[in-house]
Amino acid sequence: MPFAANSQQSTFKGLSPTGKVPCLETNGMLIWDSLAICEYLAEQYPGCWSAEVTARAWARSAAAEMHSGFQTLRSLCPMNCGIRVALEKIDEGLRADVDRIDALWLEGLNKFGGPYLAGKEYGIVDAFFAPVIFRVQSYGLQLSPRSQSYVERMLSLPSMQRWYAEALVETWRKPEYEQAAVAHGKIVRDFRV
Ligand SMILES: N[C@@H](CCC(=O)N[C@@H](CS)C(=O)NCC(=O)O)C(=O)O
Repeated sequence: MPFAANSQQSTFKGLSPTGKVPCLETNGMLIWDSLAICEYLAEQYPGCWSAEVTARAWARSAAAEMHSGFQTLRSLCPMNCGIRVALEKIDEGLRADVDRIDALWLEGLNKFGGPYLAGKEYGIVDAFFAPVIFRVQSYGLQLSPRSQSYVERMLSLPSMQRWYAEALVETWRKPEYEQAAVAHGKIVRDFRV
């Protein structure tokens, strides 16, 4: 089901209590909000969070920071997998968000040894940053070499490739998101159908 053209009239009202996605319906329960869904999944499947207490605490902190923060990045660089945007200038707030993400990723990769943020296994914390991975690609955001390798690793995952391929063939457009994508730059390539 596509998003409504205008976010005030969400098409998901009636399906999701907030009118927003994701919203999971399972075993007679409705679980809305990405973090609550991830916690539910972690109760069903071991390994979603790291088994090691320090890595788990770090991963939870980083995922929570992503869940509630980075508003400038979200508004100046809305997720749009299929386009490449040349930003006119790197706004101070955007630079601060990107620098913080870079520092956070470096901390995780250095502390827990990679190749994922909290160690050897892909987990919820990596999933939380997946939309940022696509934003880095779409808006050419500059990161340190180690964080950039993490971006490449994430982009090569079959799940990310499938997400990307499906995004490219999506024909439906939300005008609000299209306008936001070019509010601070111009589209230099468009790989969408
Ligand atoms: N805090 C919520 C945020 C959910 C959210 O903002 N979802 C957006 C898409 S990313 C949405 O459904 N927007 C409805 C719309 O644009 O019509 C979560 O993490 O699940």
